[in-house]
Amino acid sequence: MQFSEKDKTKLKKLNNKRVKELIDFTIDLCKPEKVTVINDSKEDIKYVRDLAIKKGEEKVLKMKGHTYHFDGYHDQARDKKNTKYLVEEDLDLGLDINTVDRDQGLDEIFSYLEGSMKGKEMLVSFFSLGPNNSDFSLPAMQITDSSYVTHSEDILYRQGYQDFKNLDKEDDFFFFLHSAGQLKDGVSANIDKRRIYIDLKEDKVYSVNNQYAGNSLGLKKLAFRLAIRKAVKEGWLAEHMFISGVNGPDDRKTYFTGAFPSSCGKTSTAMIPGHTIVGDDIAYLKVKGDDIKAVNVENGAFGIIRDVNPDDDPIIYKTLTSPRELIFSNVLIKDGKPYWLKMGKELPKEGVNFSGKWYKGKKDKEGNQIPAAHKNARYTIKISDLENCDQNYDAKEGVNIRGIIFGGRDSDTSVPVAETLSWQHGVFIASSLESETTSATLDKQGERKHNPMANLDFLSVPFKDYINNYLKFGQKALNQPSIFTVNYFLKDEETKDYLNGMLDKKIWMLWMEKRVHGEVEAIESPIGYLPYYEDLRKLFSKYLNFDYTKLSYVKQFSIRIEKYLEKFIRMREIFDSIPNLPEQFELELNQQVKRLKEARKKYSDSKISPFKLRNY
Ligand code: SPV
Ligand code: MN
Repeated sequence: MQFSEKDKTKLKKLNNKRVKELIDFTIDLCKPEKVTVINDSKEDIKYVRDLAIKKGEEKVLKMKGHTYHFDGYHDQARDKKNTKYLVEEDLDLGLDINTVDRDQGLDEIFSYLEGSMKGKEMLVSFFSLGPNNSDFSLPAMQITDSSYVTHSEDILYRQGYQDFKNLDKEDDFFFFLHSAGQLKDGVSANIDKRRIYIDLKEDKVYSVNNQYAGNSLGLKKLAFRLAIRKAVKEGWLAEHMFISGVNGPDDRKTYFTGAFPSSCGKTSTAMIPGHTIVGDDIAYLKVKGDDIKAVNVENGAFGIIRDVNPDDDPIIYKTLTSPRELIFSNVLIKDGKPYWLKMGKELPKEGVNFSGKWYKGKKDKEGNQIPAAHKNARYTIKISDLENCDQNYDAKEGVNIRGIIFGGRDSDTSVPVAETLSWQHGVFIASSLESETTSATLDKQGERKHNPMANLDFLSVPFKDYINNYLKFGQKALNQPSIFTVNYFLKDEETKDYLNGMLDKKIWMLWMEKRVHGEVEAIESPIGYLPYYEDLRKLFSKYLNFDYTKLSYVKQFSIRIEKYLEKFIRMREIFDSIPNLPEQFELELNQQVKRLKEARKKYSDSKISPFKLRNY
């Protein structure tokens, strides 16, 4: 095995017993041909990128700095089924979260990792989840045999070799071990043996026989799961949230975080024209003094490329079509150029994609048409490559959060925007988040999926503990942020047309911004505070030059009592199955239903116009 003196010296300088033990353990288990240690130097980072190209994990495109990578045909998304928590007898996570007995799980995954790096180069690297030298941040170590994985992490996270030299506690860091396993035509061959096992006891994650970033990059969703548990233990929040700066009147900047299940408008909310972006996927929130502050855990974006076109996403489109370091994954390649679905121009009729050589009409073994590019094809860029990157995106002290937004997708119940009545009510409403499945997913259309805080896939503690922590967290800050809910997908009951335009979300954001500064009053309703018509009309006129009518307002903001009651019956059923939920939470559910029923009685109607509610 090759392990150069130079690389050994890099390790020695860290003088960390746990780091050394983990490397020895991995060498022993995975049996790599060569070990390379990556530090924060430009030279080492370039080495990784060059290696990805040399090994063929990435190929170069015509545009300077651009490369592309393919994951296996059946390795195009997070593998929920084979992602499991290793648990000892006494831990029941509930909510159908996958677990496996710790000893049994370790045996299984070690058997797949055994010899998995034979003939391959093992890369060891160090990162900081969150800004370097920040109170928020967590150190993390990654070992992988995939240079694409390390290259992606070099773009998406802050380098942390220096931070590892000064750890507070030398063994307190997350560890990720990944092997793509045996490769065939450059992709993981044994997809049936793909496993992602999370060891909560030792803050480690093992991942094998896969390449898709959501499965393979330890720093992304695997670290996020460990972080949620740590946050609950220590009294802060690790959330599936973007962070965005809203530009209000007189150059006032107000920061919001937002959590949305996929396909509910998260990226478009984070990228509203005229506002700035701190982060697009994961945030850590802590109470600092009287305030709640947040940092972007990441330093880049692993974004869905489908639908990115010059009209809808001008900033991202420009970034993706100009020279810079950038990895495309699972797009269509033709003559050294990348193509993706709905990019605003005609796609070639043939090329190379995640299925190999591709031509229009090509079918897979099951007889399904293979699209030109995968609908979950992605781009990997640095957040600072975006024109709207916020100037405080890397601030060690984080940014001051004044509002937290939760957005679901439902066609028939929730109003477009509302402020919840209190922190506790907000936590309850966020726990009741649902998204309707669309034709773009494999699930039955129109089915509602419960996804508390858009975090269901990542919960690593029993739900009751997660909620308890949330409830307490808000009480600790004097300047408590307001919790808002949004729904961009409400439809007219008769015509079934969407009741809102794509740009309306900008108005909701600006209303929320004014609201947290106490500049607009609101109507108290059974489900939260609603905007006044006059305030929205002014905002629509000023920012979108649009004449917002009373009729639109009434259709959008009438409370559909029966639908809301149905929603909370669904929630009652779910929450009843979870033992020991906090009393406060139960109370919110009961009061929510009571308020709706009282309003129905008071107005003798199942749908109540906001104009009537003004006197509620
Ligand atoms: C998500 O699915 O929420 C993502 C991409 O951000 S993944 O890396 O797959 O988690
Ligand atoms: Mn995400």
